[in-house]
Amino acid sequence: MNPSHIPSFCVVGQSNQGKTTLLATLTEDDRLGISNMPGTTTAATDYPVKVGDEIIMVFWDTPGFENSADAHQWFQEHADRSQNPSAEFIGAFRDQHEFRKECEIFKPISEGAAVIFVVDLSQRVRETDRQQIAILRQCGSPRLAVTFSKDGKDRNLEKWTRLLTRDFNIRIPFNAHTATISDRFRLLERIQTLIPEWEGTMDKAIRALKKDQERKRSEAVSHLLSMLQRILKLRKSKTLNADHDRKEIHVKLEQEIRNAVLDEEVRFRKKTRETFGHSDEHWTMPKILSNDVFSKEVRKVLGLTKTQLTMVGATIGGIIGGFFDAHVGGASWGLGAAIGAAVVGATANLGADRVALITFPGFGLGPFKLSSKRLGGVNATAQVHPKSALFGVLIDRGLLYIEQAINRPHGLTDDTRVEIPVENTGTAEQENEPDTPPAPQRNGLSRTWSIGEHKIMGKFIGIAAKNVSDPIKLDDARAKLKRVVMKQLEILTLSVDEPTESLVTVPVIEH
Ligand SMILES: Nc1nc2c(ncn2[C@@H]2O[C@H](COP(=O)(O)OP(=O)(O)OP(=O)(O)O)[C@@H](O)[C@H]2O)c(=O)[nH]1
Ligand SMILES: [Mg+2]
Repeated sequence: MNPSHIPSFCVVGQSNQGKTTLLATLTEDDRLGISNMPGTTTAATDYPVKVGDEIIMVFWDTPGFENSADAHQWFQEHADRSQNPSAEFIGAFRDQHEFRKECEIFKPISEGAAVIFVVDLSQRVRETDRQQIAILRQCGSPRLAVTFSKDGKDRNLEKWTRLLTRDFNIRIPFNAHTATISDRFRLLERIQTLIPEWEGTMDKAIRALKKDQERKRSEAVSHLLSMLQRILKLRKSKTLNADHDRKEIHVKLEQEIRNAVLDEEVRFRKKTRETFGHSDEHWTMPKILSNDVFSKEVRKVLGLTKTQLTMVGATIGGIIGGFFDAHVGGASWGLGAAIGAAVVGATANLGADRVALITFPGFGLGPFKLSSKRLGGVNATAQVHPKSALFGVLIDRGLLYIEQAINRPHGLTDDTRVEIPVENTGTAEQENEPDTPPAPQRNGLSRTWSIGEHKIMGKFIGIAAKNVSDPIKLDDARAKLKRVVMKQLEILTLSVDEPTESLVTVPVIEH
């Protein structure tokens, strides 16, 4: 049988085996109908893989076999005498209800699609499996088996291997619930070797997909930097009268700033999900991503060390000038500050130049500028302190979130994904906080950056935090920081990319 012009693959297997799940992960589409009810997919459906407007590959989803025994019997009687038995089968049984699903399965096969046979190794080999494998052999299409285990145990591996080795060109272990982006590429690269006629086209397609992946990463890092920029530009103001309770105003402004920061993070995450084609908004996150960004637990794990913050702060101070240092000092962004907002500045008078300062635990918010008497009152303006530890934390959380969006398989419908790899090995620089567990080592996050890279971060923050930033300087600082963050994302994704199973090749058989 002649393979079709565009590489085309038809996913085949028992009902409820995980065919649609595999499809969703490979085509990065989380809207496919996946369910633990057998018989969910009822018709052959094509899912083109596109780069831009060009279709570079097609995957077909199919229903599970319904009448393997009778179909097998027909193939035994007719296949030898036919050029294209699957097409002949459809011709003979198109209108017969009992072979409705088989006709759907054979449709793409008869048109030249290669077969991907999905096998759950946790299930024993049944007679229907043998019949289906025999049918697929008689169809004569190139075919490979993709194996995984739903319960994580491959107690039937030996029997399946024996069976599959006989009738499939290759067997590739691939779990559509845990596969990383690299696993997906590795699978495609293995598939590439299946059909010599498609090798060139597949090679082009894989290269185009890799390029597209780079574009998505760059777009996500841009979302992250735009979020930082907007947060650095955040200003919240209230007019104070002489009889106002100043502390109450501080608390209100603090809350407004906090909420605005949280909104910005939500916006960044939504845009990142869109970039990577995730429509699902209800992921179960590891705690350092699901907890409030202002929480102490998050600060303990993410962001820069005290020493690094001082270093970054010096760069920022050099750009912004002495204003923040003179009025805020270390207390507003020091680690382990008192929980809750605390007024730390001299605020007795409502004079035009007075500055009220408040802190978050571990984060700087401020200064509160009290200025310009207006209508008998004064304006109190709050912003996140540019030297706040918050920015390092936001970069780290952003990187971890992007990593999740890159690697989260689109076929994963429940919340079985494991926690992200932030190891608690305690080898990182310790903070001087009594009774706290050792700070976890951050694997490929901003704490591992060089002094030069921290200066790049400080320069971007310093320029972006100004009320009026020079656009040329800002673009330049942003481009430099983008390179640093992109490199870090590369390191982070490589660190989680340990193939769970080694790829297995079985001898190639002749057709
Ligand atoms: N643990 C685990 N479960 C999986 C995997 N793939 C599929 N499942 C689960 O198996 C069930 C069936 O998945 P589907 O992808 O709908 O199976 P299907 O073969 O398309 O089923 P039909 O369309 O009914 O023939 C769902 O509950 C999936 O979550 C996997 O790789 N690992
Ligand atoms: Mg299905």
